Amino acid sequence: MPEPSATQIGQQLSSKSVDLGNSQSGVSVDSWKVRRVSSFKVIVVLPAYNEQENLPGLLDNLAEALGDASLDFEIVVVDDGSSDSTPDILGEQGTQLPLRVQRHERNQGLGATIRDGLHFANQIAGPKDVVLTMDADETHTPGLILRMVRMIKEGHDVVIASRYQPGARVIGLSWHRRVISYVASGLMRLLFPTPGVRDYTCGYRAYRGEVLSRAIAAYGDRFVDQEGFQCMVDILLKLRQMPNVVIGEVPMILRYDLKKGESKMRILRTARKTLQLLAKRKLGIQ
Ligand SMILES: Nc1nc2c(ncn2[C@@H]2O[C@H](COP(=O)(O)OP(=O)(O)O)[C@@H](O)[C@H]2O)c(=O)[nH]1
Ligand SMILES: [Mg+2]
Repeated sequence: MPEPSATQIGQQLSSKSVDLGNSQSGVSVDSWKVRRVSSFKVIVVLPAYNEQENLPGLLDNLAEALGDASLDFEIVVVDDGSSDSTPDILGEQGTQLPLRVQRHERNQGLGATIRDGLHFANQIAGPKDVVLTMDADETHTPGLILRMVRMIKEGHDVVIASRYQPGARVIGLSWHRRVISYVASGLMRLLFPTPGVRDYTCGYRAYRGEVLSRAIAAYGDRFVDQEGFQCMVDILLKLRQMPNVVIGEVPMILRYDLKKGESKMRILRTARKTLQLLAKRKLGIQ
């Protein structure tokens, strides 16, 4: 007989009625307002452009991490006009996972992809749900989601997986990319100091459903209006202007050594666009 999965075990355990010593009163926990599954859903948004090598492993690891924790989840993949077998992989996996796929007919860049992913997630998310974004390249480990969700439930509205908190590690990233990221972090902390934030650019983040919805209502289509990789810092600059948005970070182990294929970030272009954006925002230009 095949062994039950961790999810099945979790469901069996949580469906048992627990006797809390009230049997004399004839009240079983079953008749109380006890939830057997989580009271919220985790919606994971994955921007994907030609990620045929990384997607199968990432989707397996995501399902394992979220299933082990008995979390209710959905995965939203925005396929940004991939020309490899990303669409086929998503078609196959869609029969086995709670997966929703949005497809751009042609490649539009990370900004448009994150925008469409977040807007779609916002449509299906309730206020208590947690919406996450992460790279589809296996460098962001799904195990960290549990801690990020925990932090949202502890009172944060946005949680960033950070390379700059004690305990963080960066494995396999070239030294020049590390230097650029480090300088970028220092510059942003100087120009836009934000309590709790050191990593402004990382794509691995969690948002409270209620706050995402509030941000989209406040900014509309402008919430994500940067085309390229600079969209991540821009989203944060917008969130930090909203009242009562608590942002926190959790240390991340960035496993760049697990990435298959080349980075799709064009470093010089991203650096130039990011500097232009920071200058504009500092001058108060929207
Ligand atoms: N939609 C879209 N996503 C992209 C594009 N380029 C990269 N991505 C995705 O954005 C994420 C970050 O890209 P990645 O190559 O991992 O950049 P790096 O981690 O900074 O080296 C990955 O999930 C990519 O699939 C693009 O042109 N369009
Ligand atoms: Mg990446």
